Amino acid sequence: MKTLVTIIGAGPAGMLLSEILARQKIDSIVVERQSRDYVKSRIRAGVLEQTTVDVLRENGLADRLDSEGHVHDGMKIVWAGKESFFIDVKKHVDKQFVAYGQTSIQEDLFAAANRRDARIVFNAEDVKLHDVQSKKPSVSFFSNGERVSIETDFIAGCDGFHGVSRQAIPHDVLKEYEKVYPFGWLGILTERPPLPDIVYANHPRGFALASMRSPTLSRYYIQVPLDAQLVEWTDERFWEELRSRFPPEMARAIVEGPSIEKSIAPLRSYVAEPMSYGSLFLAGDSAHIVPPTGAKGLNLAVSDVFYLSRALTSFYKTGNEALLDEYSATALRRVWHSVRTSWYLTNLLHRFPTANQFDQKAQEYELEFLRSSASAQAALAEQYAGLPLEELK
Ligand code: RFL
Ligand code: PHB
Repeated sequence: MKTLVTIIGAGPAGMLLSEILARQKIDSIVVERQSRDYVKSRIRAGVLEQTTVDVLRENGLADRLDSEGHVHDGMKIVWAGKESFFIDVKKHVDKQFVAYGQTSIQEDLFAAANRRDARIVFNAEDVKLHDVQSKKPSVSFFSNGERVSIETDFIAGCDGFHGVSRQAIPHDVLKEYEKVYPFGWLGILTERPPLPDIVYANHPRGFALASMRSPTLSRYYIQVPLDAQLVEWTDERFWEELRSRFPPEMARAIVEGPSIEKSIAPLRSYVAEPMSYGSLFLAGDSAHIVPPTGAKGLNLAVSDVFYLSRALTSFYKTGNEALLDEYSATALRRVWHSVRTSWYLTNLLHRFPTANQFDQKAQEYELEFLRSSASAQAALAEQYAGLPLEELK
């Protein structure tokens, strides 16, 4: 097989890249380890920055999002025994964000790919990258018992945190930055109306979050210890724990229902630098992971893809490699801002098993400052909304 850009991974990063390239008449093939149904069924992100919505809209991918997505002006923060407060993103930075599930984005991306007869190989086994340092790289994989090879100009590593692409960068070139948090999130999806706002709660029993996917689908999370097991968490236990972490009036407003999905995710901050090597370019979770507290992971995948597609388009239209050379540095500037915001919110809102009384007091006063200071709220609003994409000079 032969193509200009071989994209590894059919998650949001890989499928969005293939869509934008197709609109620029740049041929690509997507190689995915899992089946289409498996990729479609993953329940993950739910909060989209305006920048993300704009990128999707500019590429004809926002019809359903515009009709079904729920627009929000900000989010609430509550902490034990104190008044809740609203971080008004709209007021402070004139931006909104949209609650729309990653599952729906993935469906929209596959539907768009179907319409243009995109080449996507599902169930590709043992995907390997070859000669990435050269101008003639290739990708090979097993499909139906045969090893298939794709000759290509570029490889886009969009294969998530556990993918193979990042490993093709030599150890002495790749610098990794990592922080693993001493807890995870237990998430539940239920077919019941959500609370009207996205609410983040800091409570002595641990963090909790109320979010949504649609007017009839709610998403809730609670902080759990690293060794928590799903089997220990019946729906009844989850609801009781969740309610205990919200103030009484909010706890009463939560509408319980049977879980249609329940999963535990560990929390980690991770950045790999550089995000490119030779003909290989990483985008999305393959290069960086943020704890979900800032709702940034999918948004970063979209901004990486925006910069990468712009660089590839410029190369194929003009032969100029400058934007490809700058891709890693450009993408990383936005990545590190969101990594820092996500780390900050994680520290602010969770109960750390290692925290001493001093740490606890400092956290309470940080929350108190945020509650009472308009400028602190404006600063958080700017970070939560996401920084603008860098325009070309
Ligand atoms: P993905 O989605 O992991 O897709 C990677 C794809 O690559 C495939 N793959 C391979 N293919 C071929 N060969 C291999 N060797 C391969 N190895 C893997 C995989 O099967 C998969 O299909 O990465 P991508 O595209 O970079 O997208 C990133 C986002 O999925 C992720 O950042 C977000 O889900 C993070 N996230 C959130 N982000 C937000 O912006 N807002 C949120 O509200 C938000 N909430 C969340 C989240 C992530 C969560 N979890 C489960 C970690 C909430 C949670 C609970
Ligand atoms: C979600 O709706 O899944 C969600 C919302 C906000 C976050 C993380 C996840 O910070």
